[in-house]
Amino acid sequence: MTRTHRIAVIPGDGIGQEVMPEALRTLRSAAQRFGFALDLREIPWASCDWYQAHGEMMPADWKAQLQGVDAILFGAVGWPATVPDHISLWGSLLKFRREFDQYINLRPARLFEGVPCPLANRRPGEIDMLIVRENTEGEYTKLGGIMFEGTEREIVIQESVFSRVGSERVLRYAFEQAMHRPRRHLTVATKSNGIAISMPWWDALAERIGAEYPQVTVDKQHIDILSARFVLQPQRFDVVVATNLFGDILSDLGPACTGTIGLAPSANLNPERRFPSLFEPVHGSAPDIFGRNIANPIAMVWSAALMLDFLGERAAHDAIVAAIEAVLRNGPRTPDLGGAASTTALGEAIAAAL
Ligand code: GGG
Repeated sequence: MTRTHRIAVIPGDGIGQEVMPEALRTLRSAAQRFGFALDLREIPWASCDWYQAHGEMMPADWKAQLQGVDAILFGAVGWPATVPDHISLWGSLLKFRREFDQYINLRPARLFEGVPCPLANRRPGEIDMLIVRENTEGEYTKLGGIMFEGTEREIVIQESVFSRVGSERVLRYAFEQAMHRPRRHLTVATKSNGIAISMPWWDALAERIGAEYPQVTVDKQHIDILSARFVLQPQRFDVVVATNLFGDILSDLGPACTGTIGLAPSANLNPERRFPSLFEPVHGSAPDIFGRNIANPIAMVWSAALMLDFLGERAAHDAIVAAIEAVLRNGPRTPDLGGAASTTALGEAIAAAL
């Protein structure tokens, strides 16, 4: 019997709408070549256009509408000209992550052959890191408030939350990832000299869990020097585990060091599969280039490949990544890669290489 994967497709805002068709083009080619079927459910909400028409980012029955889907493929969210960013993000992407308990955010960054690297003297393959970002708590909260607003005594409090369950599970997941990579190295990103309660606590937790993984070498680094080393010595990183905010920042910096954020995919995982996982490019909606068909679709296509891997289609994942590699070596280039090709041309080249 043919395997069928039921996918909710959410292009969202801005260039999400331009890169999504290229991911679908590649997915359809992969389905044909590897003998599986796709049941694609196009979703018009989780966008700022929807917000403008309905006064909310998603309908009240959004969960019911996603009943039975195996995964969510997501483009981008945010259109600050019409909806404040914190409204659009909390009303869509963060809702998925938290209510579907997608507590792992995997964000790989690799230096590919053919991609101009902004760092001097770097060889393809030399930079190959996996950022494991905690995805449901940490610095991303709405806990706090404003007192004496608008007066000279104005006070703003914003809390961070680190649960033991939440921190242990992401640390353990990161150790498991490191175990399955050749270098078996894990870097723990914290700031335990300045953030004097939660960060030493994270470090101690990492040490305790690390004792269960004697094959993995571990180093703990403060986020400030770690950021400098991402730029100066990126080759030393293998798996990097970080809290929600630090992981978000590092996973823009990592791809920037390997050429362009237009290559960076991500997987928001509920590893137990109690809820659908969500796959999206790291980049946002990029209003500055929207409408010109010049966005790099690779981050979106690679995210779709990560989705197939999670759904058990490892061969299709590997073939898509190989097609991306082939096109980066010798294919059309969007402006962020130093070329003048369109989103469509690059997407077509990947599907053809498949
Ligand atoms: N494709 C991802 C996207 O639209 N991201 C917008 C954003 O600002 N995300 C913040 C985050 O991942 O925490």
